[in-house]
Amino acid sequence: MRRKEKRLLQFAGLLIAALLFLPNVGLWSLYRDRVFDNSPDTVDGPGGIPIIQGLNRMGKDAQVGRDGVRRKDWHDYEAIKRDASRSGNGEQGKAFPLSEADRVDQAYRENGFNIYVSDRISLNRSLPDIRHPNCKQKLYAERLPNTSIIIPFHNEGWSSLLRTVHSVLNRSPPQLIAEVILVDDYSDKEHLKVALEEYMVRMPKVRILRTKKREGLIRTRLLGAGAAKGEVITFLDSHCEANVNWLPPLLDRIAQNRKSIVCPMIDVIDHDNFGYETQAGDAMRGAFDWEMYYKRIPIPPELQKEDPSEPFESPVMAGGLFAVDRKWFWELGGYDTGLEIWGGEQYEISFKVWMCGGRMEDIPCSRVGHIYRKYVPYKVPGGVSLARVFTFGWREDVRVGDPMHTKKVCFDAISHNSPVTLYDCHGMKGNQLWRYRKDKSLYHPVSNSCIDSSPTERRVFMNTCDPGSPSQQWLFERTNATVLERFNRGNN
Ligand code: UD2
Ligand code: MN
Repeated sequence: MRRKEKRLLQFAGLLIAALLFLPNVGLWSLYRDRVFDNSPDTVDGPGGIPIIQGLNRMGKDAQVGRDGVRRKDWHDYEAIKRDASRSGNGEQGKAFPLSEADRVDQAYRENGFNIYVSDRISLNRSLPDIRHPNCKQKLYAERLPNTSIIIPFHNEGWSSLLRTVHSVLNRSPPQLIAEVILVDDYSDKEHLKVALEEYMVRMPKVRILRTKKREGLIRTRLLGAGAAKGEVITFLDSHCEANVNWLPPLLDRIAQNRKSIVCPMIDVIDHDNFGYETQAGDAMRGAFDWEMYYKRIPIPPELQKEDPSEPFESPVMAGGLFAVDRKWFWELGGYDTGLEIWGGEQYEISFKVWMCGGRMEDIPCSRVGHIYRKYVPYKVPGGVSLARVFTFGWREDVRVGDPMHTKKVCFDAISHNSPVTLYDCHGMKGNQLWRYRKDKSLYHPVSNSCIDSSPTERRVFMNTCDPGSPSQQWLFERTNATVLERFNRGNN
């Protein structure tokens, strides 16, 4: 009898020990869950984050990384399903079939993109999921910082502005959006006044701030940033569409390193038909040329990631779309408040973050569409945008087109009687060097001749300079007499 009892006791003891120490059941598993970062069970999970197999007690979607961070699938499958079932104008990001009546100049005048088309597409339209397929499997920290979304606008179209707001609210986890701050840069369009305020009553997260005079996009963004309460601030332009699961991948990188500034991939919403597509070449690095024009250049093969859906470092951002830890933004000094109207700010913030111990990344799994305008529709007070604040000298070539001088074709002439052609700007002076003269002619030092025009034949060509000839007279807009004179003196 005593022996039997002893056996029973021994058996019970063994059972308890087994329960305590058996892998995946006992205390052992809890212990390993917390501490065994490099246990042999560790494999690479989505996004290259090592996870521990067989220890998942958080449902099929969540996992613990070796850094102890719990990660989950942030996709909103309900919303994805809802989007997939939508059909109609522009749905699934499809191009709207333009009629001749839609193509009129009037459609573009106020925004630089076709507002007639925009007005006929739902504010909640669906977009194609054009992310790299790996993005569908990625997990992000369960605990992410929330963000204020800051959208500066100046005379933005009604439907393009509202579609921006709707897309953000429709495609972001609500708990991650602290607020959406619309900052009006002294617009004079009626629809942006009371009507906008009334509309936004139904969206309690949206606040509207207004500048007291035209400030330009940089100080307008600063006004929003100063009022923001979120842990992160995310800037968007006023004509964007946030795509599926765009926000968690951005916030996750900031949660890992608060000094990271992160940019979504910027997709193209066609300014004519509103079709949604990637930019040419898709993932590229930000760069700039000697005239400080922003450029996208291919990522060199040695820097390409094995998994193209992983974040990659970016030297300079495009400017408009990025997320940054709010406190870090101010530690960096925000933006220089002396920057006027448009441009230059993307270099300032990019240089500062890299030089102050932070980093900047593009995040392929986060995609946001942006309408690249056909032309700049708004007035720039004083006639000049300070986008060129950084230009290194007087413009010595003559470029066609838009007020921002972003076009890259230049007048080019090869001899004293050749036609004047358009050619890629090479910045090497030579055939593309022109002199603006007081007699209103455009002089070409290489051939010692001037541009002449034949209105009847509709062509421009080189000819012997004749200051008295009306066909050699040109109207120079936005020239600075002092700079011009200094330039001409130096080049005589
Ligand atoms: C690009 C950037 C833009 C900004 C700009 C200047 C992207 C997609 N866009 O030009 O965000 O960085 O380069 O470097 O990266 N706005 C005002 N007040 C103004 C003028 C503009 O509030 O006086 C607003 C405007 O409504 C828009 C934003 O500022 O929301 C950017 O202006 P844009 O769309 O004309 O600039 P964009 O996209 O050509
Ligand atoms: Mn824009």
